[in-house]
Amino acid sequence: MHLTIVNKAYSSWSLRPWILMRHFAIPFDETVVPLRQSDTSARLLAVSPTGKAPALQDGDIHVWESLAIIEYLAESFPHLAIWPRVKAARAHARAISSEMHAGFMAMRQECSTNFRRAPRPPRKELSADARANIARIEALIADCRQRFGANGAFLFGEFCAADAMYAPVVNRLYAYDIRVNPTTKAYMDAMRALPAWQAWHKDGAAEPWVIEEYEDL
Ligand SMILES: N[C@@H](CCC(=O)N[C@@H](CS)C(=O)NCC(=O)O)C(=O)O
Repeated sequence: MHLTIVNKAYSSWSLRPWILMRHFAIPFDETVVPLRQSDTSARLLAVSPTGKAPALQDGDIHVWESLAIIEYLAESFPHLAIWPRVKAARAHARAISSEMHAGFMAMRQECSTNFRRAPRPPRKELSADARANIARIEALIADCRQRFGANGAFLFGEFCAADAMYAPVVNRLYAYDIRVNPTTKAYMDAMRALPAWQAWHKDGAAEPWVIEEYEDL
């Protein structure tokens, strides 16, 4: 399999399938297409009709959109618990993953993913919408941990697709020094301790490309 992604320092969407594949030791090659270069669009359009990353290629099969890629992986590797094994937990995991895929716009804009940023508060005070996004995220983390998380440190116990969908939020909360409750903090610590997370972070921090717009938040 071949995964095309954009900058590890900045791309939340790229991180989601990447961390899942790396965590579950699914073999793949990767290409990082740097954002905002003269050939970025052409290179992304060559692998995805939307011109956006991530995009997965598996032989003749091309899959784009992070959630579709995750579903493709779950179907391709049924022996891996990419989604929780229990139906009720799986339904919940899919619901919060869709919620992430479709929502939290204010937080995304105001706390843009940045794996190079040393923790510091956002330059501008967060909007009420962004604060509401964060409150909803903390509530759903606490709810999942309490209802489904007994067998591990992640949303449904063991790390699964829903955690991959929420991995970028951990970077945002950490990098923008957002005050969080102890349950969220413990979840962030578990995520940040994952070898797959650390590998992504190391690569992102070492990238040469700087996008001022993302650094200036
Ligand atoms: N809904 C898409 C979002 C993908 C997306 O927005 N990717 C951004 C990077 S994070 C991108 O490739 N942008 C290309 C560009 O700005 O040229 C998904 O879930 O994969």
